[in-house]
Amino acid sequence: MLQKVAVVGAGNVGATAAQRLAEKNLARAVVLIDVLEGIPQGKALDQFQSGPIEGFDTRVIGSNGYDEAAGAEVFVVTAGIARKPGMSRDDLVKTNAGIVRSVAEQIRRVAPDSIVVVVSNPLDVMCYVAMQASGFPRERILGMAGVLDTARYRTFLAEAMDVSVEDIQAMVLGGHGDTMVPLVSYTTVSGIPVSQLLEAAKLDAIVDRARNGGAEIVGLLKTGSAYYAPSAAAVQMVEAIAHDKKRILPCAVWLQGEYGLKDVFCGVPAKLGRKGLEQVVDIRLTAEESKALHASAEAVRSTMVALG
Ligand code: NAI
Ligand code: 2OP
Repeated sequence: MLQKVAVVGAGNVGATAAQRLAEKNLARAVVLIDVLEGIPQGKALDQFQSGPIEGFDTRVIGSNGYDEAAGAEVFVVTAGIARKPGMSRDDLVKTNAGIVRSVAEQIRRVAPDSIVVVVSNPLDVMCYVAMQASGFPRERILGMAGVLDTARYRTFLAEAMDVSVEDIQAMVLGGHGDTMVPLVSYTTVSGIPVSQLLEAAKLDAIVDRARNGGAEIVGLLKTGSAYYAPSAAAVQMVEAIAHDKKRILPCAVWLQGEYGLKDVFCGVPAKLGRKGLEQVVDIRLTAEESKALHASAEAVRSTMVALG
């Protein structure tokens, strides 16, 4: 169990993540931070009071500052604005870069040894901003996107084949955007290649729906974006770190030559443990998947360049 996890941004993703962290007893204390006065305090107190019912002892603390988060082992950064209908993740870049930069500076001040799980969009570029502003090594800056995109892909596959989602093994790599790369060649159902169980046209439609999974929910909600699955995905990453599980999860990491990519954040299979990123798992891709991964990384790079 960790001593302290801090969640920055007490909006939809952040507050739900704080609740999930407490309910899973992953830390003795969860600190929820936001600039809005009263909101993190009110949500944290409400969550803390669910402890006797849900059976957790985690203290949930709300704050408008970072002092309560001093020494936290893990930060989950969800601060920023979310998408509305018609907006792409990249439309958020300027506003969220300023926010994530100021958050990362505060994290460096109060918890210089912490591991940061970035959620704010556009995800891969916000990871870069957080790394620059914190000065943390790549092992301690991880982006949450692949776990979510993979969960969407697995959900749609399980639904189409009428099988348990637990039996679908899959991974979605690449940047968190329209260019993401679901790895069909590694998608299996209890070890059986999915191509043996689902016709190509259906598989293509599922890949397409997974790629647009975020936009589909924005279109339905109209006032914001998804948060139940995103918060679950971020917490799964924290859990892998907290329990030193050595899980291999698709995460955005700062690539240093792996997959032929350098100096760019992009989603790849990453081994997560108590030190954060413990290994980038360099797997063999088909020529088509490799080309798609490079195109996706270039899309991230162009947003990085546009941001300056
Ligand atoms: P939200 O609008 O519900 O919450 C954002 C919160 O951040 C607000 O409460 C706001 O007051 C707070 N905030 C703004 N500036 C801040 C600062 N300087 N310090 C602390 N808090 C600050 O948005 P939601 O739905 O929670 O999404 C949060 C972010 O996560 C968005 O950028 C969204 O696009 C992104 N996201 C990323 C996903 C991914 O897969 N990586 C999935 C879902 C959301
Ligand atoms: C999502 O994929 C908006 O990035 C967010 O739901």
